[in-house]
Amino acid sequence: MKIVDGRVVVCSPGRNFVTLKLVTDNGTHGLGDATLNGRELAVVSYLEDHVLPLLIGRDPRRIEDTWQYLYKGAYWRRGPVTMAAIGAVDMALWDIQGKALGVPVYQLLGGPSRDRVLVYGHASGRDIDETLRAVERYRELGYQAIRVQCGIPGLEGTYGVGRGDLYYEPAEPGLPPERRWSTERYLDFVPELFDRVRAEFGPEPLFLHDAHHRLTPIEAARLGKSLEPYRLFWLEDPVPAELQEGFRLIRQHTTTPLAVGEVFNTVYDCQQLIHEQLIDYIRTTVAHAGGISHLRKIASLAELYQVRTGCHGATDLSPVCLAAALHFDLSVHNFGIQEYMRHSKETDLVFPHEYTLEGGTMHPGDAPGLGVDIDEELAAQYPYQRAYLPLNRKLDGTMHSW
Ligand code: CS2
Ligand code: MG
Repeated sequence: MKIVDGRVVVCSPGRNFVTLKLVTDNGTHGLGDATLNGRELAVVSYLEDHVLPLLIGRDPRRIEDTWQYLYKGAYWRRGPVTMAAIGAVDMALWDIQGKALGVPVYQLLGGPSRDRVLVYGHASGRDIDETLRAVERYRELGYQAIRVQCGIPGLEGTYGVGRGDLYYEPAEPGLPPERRWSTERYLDFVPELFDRVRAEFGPEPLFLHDAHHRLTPIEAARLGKSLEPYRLFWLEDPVPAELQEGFRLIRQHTTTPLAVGEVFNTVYDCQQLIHEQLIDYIRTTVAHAGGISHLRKIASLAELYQVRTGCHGATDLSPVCLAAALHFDLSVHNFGIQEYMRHSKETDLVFPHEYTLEGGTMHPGDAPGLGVDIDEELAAQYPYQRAYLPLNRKLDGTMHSW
């Protein structure tokens, strides 16, 4: 079996996606998600100009060797662009392998370890009342796990507050919108939010919250401590995670479970966090952490230290990445939870898929390979539109994490 063709499909059915398609000499094709929100075309060039020429003629069944060939062969290692490109190739090769053997990818990963995959939805609102109604909506849809984000009084627009029902897309065409941020207002407000949420919905639902890299370790420690009475499933990205040892300070002060990793690209970004048990969930996902092959290695290290997986699954991860993540989630032993931000209707039409959602759980389906495809004709009707994620500045204008 040989790879005879490869192309990168860029489309924008509601938001930008970059999809790698590899084709073999017997006509089998495999797909990989190479979307890097706000920097999409960098990965397109990395694939088209540097990777695709290396793949033509290679045996697609040599998945591990191709991963090592692209990782070590580049000389320059790690980073979001490189690892998104390698991740897309890896996803496509697992897709081809499953199709060639006539089995769903999860059967190649050791088979199912569970019946279905627990997912969490995203409830948000401009104020607490609106947020409570959004949580209610997800409870009616049967979700057991719900992320709760809310506007902060006195701040115009903040991370995680969607526009409209069920759908949240932070990237906007044109230049990056600038937001203003106040940690003090945020830290004073969030405990009140969860006090109301728990009072309204009781002890049973699993609630999550994303601090989105915006605190210092001691601020995160204060927030984690103040949220302990509300028993969060996890507090996500409390601090910018370049400084892995910074989590020691948070850990000293609070038992609120911590989740981090959606911006990580290799096991080296989280090795210390895992072996010092500074986190409870690792958020790396297939598209940005080197594909299924590397994500399995991260999960194996995490298993040794009782850290569970919690793959990132925002709208900027395409249905191809979600499908691949669900195959991984179904099989990996130390599974925690899967994020599922619903895609737009147009996106679901461009990417027909086998995965299903039922009562807050998902399943990748049993089609050979990943169980997802791309309608290239329909994709062509949604041309790329450069878009950026928002920026954050403190009230005094100092640049901050969004
Ligand atoms: C967020 C994302 O899903 C999450 O937990 O952190 O919405 C993130 O902001 C986007 O994926 C960035 O592209
Ligand atoms: Mg997040």
